[in-house]
Amino acid sequence: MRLCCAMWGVLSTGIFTLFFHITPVHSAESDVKKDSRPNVLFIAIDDLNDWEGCMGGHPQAITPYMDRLAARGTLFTNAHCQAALCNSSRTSLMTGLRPSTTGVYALQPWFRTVEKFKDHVTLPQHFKAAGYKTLTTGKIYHGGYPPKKERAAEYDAWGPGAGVGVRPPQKLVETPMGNHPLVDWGTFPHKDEDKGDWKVASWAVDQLESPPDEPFFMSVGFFLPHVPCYATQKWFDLYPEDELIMPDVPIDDRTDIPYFSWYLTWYLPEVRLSWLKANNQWKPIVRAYLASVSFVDSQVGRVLDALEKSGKADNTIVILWSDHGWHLGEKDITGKNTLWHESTRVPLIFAGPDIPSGAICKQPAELLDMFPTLIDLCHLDKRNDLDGHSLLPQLKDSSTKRKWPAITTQSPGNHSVVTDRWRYIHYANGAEELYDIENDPKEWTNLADHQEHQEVKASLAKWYPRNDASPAAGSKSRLLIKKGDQWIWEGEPIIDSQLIR
Ligand SMILES: [Ca+2]
Ligand SMILES: [Ca+2]
Repeated sequence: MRLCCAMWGVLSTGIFTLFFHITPVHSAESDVKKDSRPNVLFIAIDDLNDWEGCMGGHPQAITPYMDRLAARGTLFTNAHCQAALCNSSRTSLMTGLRPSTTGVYALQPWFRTVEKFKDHVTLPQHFKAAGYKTLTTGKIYHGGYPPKKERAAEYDAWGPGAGVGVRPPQKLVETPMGNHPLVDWGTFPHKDEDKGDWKVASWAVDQLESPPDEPFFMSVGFFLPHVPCYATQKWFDLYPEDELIMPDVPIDDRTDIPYFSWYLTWYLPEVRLSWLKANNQWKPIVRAYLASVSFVDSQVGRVLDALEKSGKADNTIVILWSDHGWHLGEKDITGKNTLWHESTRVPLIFAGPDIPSGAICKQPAELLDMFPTLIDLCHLDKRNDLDGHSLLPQLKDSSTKRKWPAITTQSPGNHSVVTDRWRYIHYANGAEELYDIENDPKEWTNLADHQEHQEVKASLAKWYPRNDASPAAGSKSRLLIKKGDQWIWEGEPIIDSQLIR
């Protein structure tokens, strides 16, 4: 009997092995599935608008690596951030919740300080709970968040944080509105290897040279083209100043826009177009931004090349996104934190196993959709506490209509709603804008008062959040709220003279 059992054991092992090689038996299926789950390479770029070759936002933008990634995957050309500001955008996409849900609208606070969300499971935590190794480097959460003692709760391994890297001995441009140390641009003698983004890419490359055995979720967050837009001379040489094509900015573009929009774009350390023109700095800042975009593209390329060399590319989903866009003179300003397309429109690329190559999706998409989409792509447990919607139908067939618009929020009560045809903006004081983005992609003609569009306006208005969460405790920096009869910027001085162009 004992012999019989032993023989059966040998025999059954043999049968099992044979059977296993032909087709996995049911008991081993979950393990097999787990081992073959795709890796995720989650690449973030800071303050990158649509000035990439593949997005077409600037006809001279040179971004071969991002274009190559888009060509081997699906590019969403109508994707928008949920807030056009680092902390609120990143909090939203990492938690999968809108700013109007969390109350995080400003550069502060870190969302874990909000009682209701202190234990909320973020995107990397959801992967970690599913057995993934989670790694991160550079800027994924807003700079400085989470505090060091909380970092192990967010990711398994941390590489170098984001940073400018080497700086010139003093600012290259003396700017008005406080001469903010970050608001600067230009080139000076230094090396690409001295830059913060080079170090971030190098750490990611090192990890990919000896990748973990278990599936991994790796975030790599680049800092440029966030100001200061410093790059080495070779990137400036790609864009000779006398050949630069400048953004189209009609001189009267803001005359049909509610005056309230000036409150929202008022307290900016970034400079106005009028100042750039008066100081012959418009071309230099456009050139420096383009140079920074091309430099950061080359660092994306280093990481993607390392992924190819690792042999893991066929089983790795690559996502590339920017936290929001940036104005370079359009609507008379530079910078972010507006509800217009220069601020809200971002590149969003998915590439990897089962994702069609060369597909372009024009349906509205939101950055917070990445969370539920990755759950679907990697077969993780579903979540019912997220605000976004999976983009899986659009990744299967990019022409699949999407029911939901893309919504961007700027301080409580100010929202933009984008479909494949329209942008509708509703401000906290009731003012409105409406743009036909199919026929007026630069959003020059506000149709909100046109009688023939009232129905369209009403159909769009039903989407924006009506019960915005109050600003989370500790909210400040770039937060517009009403106190009594006054609109004020929380924690910042009011200088009426800054309400000028
Ligand atoms: Ca940013
Ligand atoms: Ca206009």
